[in-house]
Amino acid sequence: MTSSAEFFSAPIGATDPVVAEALDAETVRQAGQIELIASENLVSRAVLDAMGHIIANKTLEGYPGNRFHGGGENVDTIEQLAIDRATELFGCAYANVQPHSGTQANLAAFLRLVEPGDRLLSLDLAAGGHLSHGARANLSGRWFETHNYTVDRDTGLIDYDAVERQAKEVRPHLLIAGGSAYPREIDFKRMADIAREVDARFLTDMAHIAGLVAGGVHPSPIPHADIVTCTTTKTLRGPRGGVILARDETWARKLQSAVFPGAQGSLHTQILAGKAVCLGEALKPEFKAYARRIRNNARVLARVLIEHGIKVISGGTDTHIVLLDLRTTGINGQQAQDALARAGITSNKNPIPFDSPKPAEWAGLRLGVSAATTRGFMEPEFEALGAMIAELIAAEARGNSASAAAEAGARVKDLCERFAIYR
Ligand code: DSN
Repeated sequence: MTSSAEFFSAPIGATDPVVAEALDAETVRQAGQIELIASENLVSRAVLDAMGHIIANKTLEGYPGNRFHGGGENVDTIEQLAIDRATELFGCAYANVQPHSGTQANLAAFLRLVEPGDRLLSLDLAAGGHLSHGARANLSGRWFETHNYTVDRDTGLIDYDAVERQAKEVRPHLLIAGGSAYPREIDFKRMADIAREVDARFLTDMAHIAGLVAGGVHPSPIPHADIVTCTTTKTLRGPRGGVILARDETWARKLQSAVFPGAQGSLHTQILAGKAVCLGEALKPEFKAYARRIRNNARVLARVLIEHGIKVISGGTDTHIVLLDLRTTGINGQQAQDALARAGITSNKNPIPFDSPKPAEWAGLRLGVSAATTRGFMEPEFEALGAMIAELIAAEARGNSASAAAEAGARVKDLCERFAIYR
């Protein structure tokens, strides 16, 4: 039997080699591939330290200074820091840093903004929306009557006049902006005006672009939306978790009870610590420079791909996302994802506007530059990456992907060695 000293000190490699082996393999995988999944990033050692801390042992419900369990003083300090940092970072009066994910943040917001059976008007999934904005497969799709707006077929951009016309027809109780794959700036003021015109409430889910908003390279929804939700995971470069923000205190009391006990139980205390650290990092001037690099790198990647004959939805990007339209290439999203993976580039198939509902038929590939930008990639690396991706897609279509994968794979290996992570 393990002694208590061993229990508290033995490393995972000694006690659970099977899990340890998978963890080690993941370290190798992350170090040796280029991550282009738009919802991913690489967190700092400080965020990792917070997430791996024994504070994870602490059970707590409630809010700082008003808990249901004893011994919460240190978590109180951390949660209050995270709240203060979030409100300073985003220039708002209210922040709830407890949601376990962006989807849970949205569910808590729904609990206060709408009643079962109410009408939602949100961005269509294929146009870049999100499952938790009323998709049939999600709870929100069962509880509410969902209507979707989409983008213009030719430009790939949200047509705000069309959204306004649809809002007047549908009379939604809640208008939602934001999603997972819309690569362009959203006009939050125009969306708020539309919501006001039809007496709807207005929620913005800025999960993907929170870091760009924090870094000042994307307009903020805070002055315009009743409630803003986001994750700390993506461009914000923090732990996996959600946040709810509001410009003023109108919804504060109701949102507190919507998160706990409305939608969640006890805290993920270690994630709360990671959130406090990442929000502190985002307040530093370096983060503004990081956000600018993300936007510039994404523009470079989009430009190079277009120069190599690949169609990019909306003709470019204002964010970290570059969404490829593969319909003219002869391969679909899954084939492109697989072709890139063979060379050590990780991405995901994605629907493009008006695409098939079947994932196997999706004609899009979503690329995001946040993680590689964290790694240190600048314009020359994204120029090279864009050319490699175009060649891998072309080679897959020609049926000679093996030699292209070998050639690109060697260049990926070289880039990964030059821009090493977690040394
Ligand atoms: N919504 C999923 C994505 O964008 O990949 C997870 O965050």
